[in-house]
Parts: sequence; C-alpha cells; structure tokens
Amino acid sequence: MKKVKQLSVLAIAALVMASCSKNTTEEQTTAAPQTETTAPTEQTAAPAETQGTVDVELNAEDAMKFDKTEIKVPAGKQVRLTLHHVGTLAKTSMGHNFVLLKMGTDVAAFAAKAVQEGKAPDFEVPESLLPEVIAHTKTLGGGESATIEFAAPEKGTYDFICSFPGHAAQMHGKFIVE
Ligand SMILES: [Cu+2]
Repeated sequence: MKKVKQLSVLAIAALVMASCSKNTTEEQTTAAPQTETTAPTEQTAAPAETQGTVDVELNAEDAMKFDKTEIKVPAGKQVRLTLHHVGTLAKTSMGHNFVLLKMGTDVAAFAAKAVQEGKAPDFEVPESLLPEVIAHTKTLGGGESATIEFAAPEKGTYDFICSFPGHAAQMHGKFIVE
C-alpha cells in the first residue's frame, strides 16, 4: 500500500508539474503577439497596403512645411490619407490642410484665389475653388489630425498644396499615381 501511495503522490506531482509547464507555455504564446503588434506601428512612415487601400501619412508643422514633397500611390487603389498638424500654433495663424488639385490646375492662380477668398477663422478651402479639387482635408490647428479617403485618380502627376492663405508657395508637392 505504501508503494501505491508513493506512486500516486508522484503522479500528482507529475500532473502539477505538467500543468505548470503548460501554463508557462500558454503565457509565452499569448505574450508573443503583443510584441509583434508593436512592429507595424513603427513602420507607419512607409505607405501600408491593406486590401486595396493605401495609407498615406503626411505631417505639417509650424514652420509652414509638409514633411513630404512627393507622395506615390498605385493606380486603382483607395487612398486613406491622414494629415497631422504636428505644430502647436492655432488654426487662425498657422492652419494647414491637404488639397489635391485636378490635373492641369494652375497652382499659382488657385493659391492666389485661396488668399482672396480664404475666410477666418477656419480658412477652409473656398467653395468657389472646389470644382478644381479632387480631395481635401479640413483645415487643422496645431495638434490636430484629419483622415480622408478617396479613390486614386488616373495615372499621372498631380499637385497638392496647403490652401491656407499664403502657404501654397512653400507648402506644395507632387502626388504621383503610377
Ligand atoms: Cu498650411
């Protein structure tokens, strides 16, 4: 009988050990995906493609600058563009937006009209200029972000600007669909 008892104690010990080691492997497997999820967020600078949608991140700062002067997207995709105003100045003095112009738009003439017709305090894209616009965000103040989605226009090179009065001369770039 003594032997049987010893055996069963051993068996219980073995079971406990087995369940313990099972727990630790479970913890390890649940911990693994958490470390993996940090990886994609580190790579947001590069355009990420998911199911026909291309993510584009664009930053605008208090020094009246975009961080990109060229944005490339593949033709036939949906574009999800997020503009971040990474500065701290108010929209009334240093507002920024992203305005994608139709091909062939006279950028200087568009910018001049934006100066004439831009209205405080929001300085949204003037309504009279919307027929020349493919897509645009609202105007942002420091610390704000806005995301817009639009279908990539046909292949070619387009101009994008910030239409806040006086900004387009410095805040402009090429939007290339290829
Ligand atoms: Cu601006």
